[in-house]
Amino acid sequence: PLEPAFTTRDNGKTVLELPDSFYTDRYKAESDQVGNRFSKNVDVRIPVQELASVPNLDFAKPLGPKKQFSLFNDQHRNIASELITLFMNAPNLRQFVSLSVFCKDRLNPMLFQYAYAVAIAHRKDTTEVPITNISQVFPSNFVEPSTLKDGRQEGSVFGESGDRVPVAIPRDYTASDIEDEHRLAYFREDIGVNSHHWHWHLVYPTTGPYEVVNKDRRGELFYYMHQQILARYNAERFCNNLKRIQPLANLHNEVFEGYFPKILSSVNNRTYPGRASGQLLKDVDREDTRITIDEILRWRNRIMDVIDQGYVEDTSGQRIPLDEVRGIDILGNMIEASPVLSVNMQLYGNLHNQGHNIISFAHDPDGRHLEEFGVMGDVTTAMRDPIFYRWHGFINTVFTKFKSLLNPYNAAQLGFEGVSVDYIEARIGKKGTTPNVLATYWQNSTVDLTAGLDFSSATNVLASFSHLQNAPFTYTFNVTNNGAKRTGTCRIFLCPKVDERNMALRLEDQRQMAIEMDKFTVDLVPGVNTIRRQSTESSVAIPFERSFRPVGANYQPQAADELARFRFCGCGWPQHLLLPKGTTQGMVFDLFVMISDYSQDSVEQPNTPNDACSTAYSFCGLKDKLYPDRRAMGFPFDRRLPNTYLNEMVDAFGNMARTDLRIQYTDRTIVK
Ligand code: CUO
Repeated sequence: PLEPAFTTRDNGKTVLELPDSFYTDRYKAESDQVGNRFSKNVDVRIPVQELASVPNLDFAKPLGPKKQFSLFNDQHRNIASELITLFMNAPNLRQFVSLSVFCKDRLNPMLFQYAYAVAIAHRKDTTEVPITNISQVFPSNFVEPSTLKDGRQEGSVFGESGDRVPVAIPRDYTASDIEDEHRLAYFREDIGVNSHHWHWHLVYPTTGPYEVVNKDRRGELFYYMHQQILARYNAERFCNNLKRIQPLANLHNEVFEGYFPKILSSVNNRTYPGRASGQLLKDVDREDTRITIDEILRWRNRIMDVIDQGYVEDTSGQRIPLDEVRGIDILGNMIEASPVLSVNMQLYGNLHNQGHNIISFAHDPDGRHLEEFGVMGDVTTAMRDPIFYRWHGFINTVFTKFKSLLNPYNAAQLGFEGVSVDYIEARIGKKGTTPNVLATYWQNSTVDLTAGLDFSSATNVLASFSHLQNAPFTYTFNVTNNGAKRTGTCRIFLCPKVDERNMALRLEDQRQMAIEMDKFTVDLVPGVNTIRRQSTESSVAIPFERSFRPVGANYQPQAADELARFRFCGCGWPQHLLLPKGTTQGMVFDLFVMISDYSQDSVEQPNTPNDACSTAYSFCGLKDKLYPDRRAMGFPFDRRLPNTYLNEMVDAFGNMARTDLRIQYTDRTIVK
């Protein structure tokens, strides 16, 4: 088996022993020296095999080692696709190791890390190999740069002595309070949020071998996962007294929101460029990116037209209907767009990705200043920028148009005859607390940055940062089953009740802002059933420890199952942001619970145990399995509903219930 440290830098415990042929020309003469430097105090030596055939890496040349790598860039995606194919085709594990080691110093580091992680996630023989969290491999993409300087200093001066302390990552460094959008910086710049986004795109690449790209309902999940990010961001905006997201519908208007990220690129140590407030978007005409605003608008119009028509045309002119089962999936793959899965890239274009590009180059559209793209050009950083939510808000309006043309859900789809949800509550702790009052606060946590700091000392470099946190809570539902034993799916959502003007939201608006909190299967015996569920079990989130698991120095998995727990775990909304922040006075939401009829939900799955890390299945699916819910993602809120207000719908259907739920925010920090 591979040591986890293999995926990171040498940590003083494990070392790879390279054949001389692996050293690049620059280091060949010094191979003894280099080998010695990393071979002190080593416990485990892993000999690396010679390569059966040395790959020709010329295809990657256009993406030099110091260029920024973007998954939205066609040229970069083609290069990544070729590299993923190379990694996937390595004949066995030892050769895959050799190939990875050989490629690592010869390729752009971000490109390497992406393709390597995609291969680890998809090869059959690497299921036991953990993927290092991206925030630990490339910390400079995630944390304020002075932290890294302090961290190196702390690591080299204090070594293993007890005087070494975690360096503090400042919480508030990208803007002042003059900028209203800065109120949401804690959400946009959260390490867990950004690493989730990277890992999602890693699990669902747009290019590469067909069997890697083609996953069950992939296009629909692209729509749904990003739609849920927007719903969460909207709720967070209301908590911070900001208006809902304004979709970026007009690309000729000034972009009001500026953003100056102040983080460093991991490949060239320059800061990511900023964007001044009021920037106009321009046609991009650069060596490796050419895109005009007109082209984007043309694709948008074509896509809007086919939604009205009800079918798309593939490259041979065949009509494929956009029906209620497959339509959203076809549109997702076509709009994102995946060259492997889009029905017709020539006709429907590359709408979402090219939007990222046009926004990310607004500061230097023709490259005259030799500036690279801004944070919107990179999936590790895009969610930091307020414009991300406006661009995805626009993309979401296209999907929403499609959904709005489907019939509203009817009673047969929504109801569950004989099942009634009589009581629901969410409560912190077990007893003695007030039901339906939940709490948020700040927490100070530590993350290990060692893996990302090349040539630093062999000791851990820890950084502490504060992030929003919620007190864990328990749901309790009383459900009466007036029939025989049967199964249902419990669906829990949180919905804002009022809009930015404090006006009650109608169901049609509310459903589009509904946040999925959890979804799980329940067995109902005849009579009264009490269902209990912990907030930490949520099907959308992964715990803090998984976002920031220790894989740096001194990480030794205790047992195979512990290793398995950490595997493939980067995808999932961070548990610490499961709840919106709320307000100091307490912000009231609708807690909505529905038990749907499992006979309409169930999916025939391969009869194998779920991957140990497939816990955030609502957002990330199940590894090597079908999406575990036959209903449309977001059901029942993805389509129009028969009632005007949520209360009316809940009254009409016994298998639904709602209650007011108050989220109380306290401005205090707990140190973990
Ligand atoms: Cu995830 Cu636009 O798709 O960033």
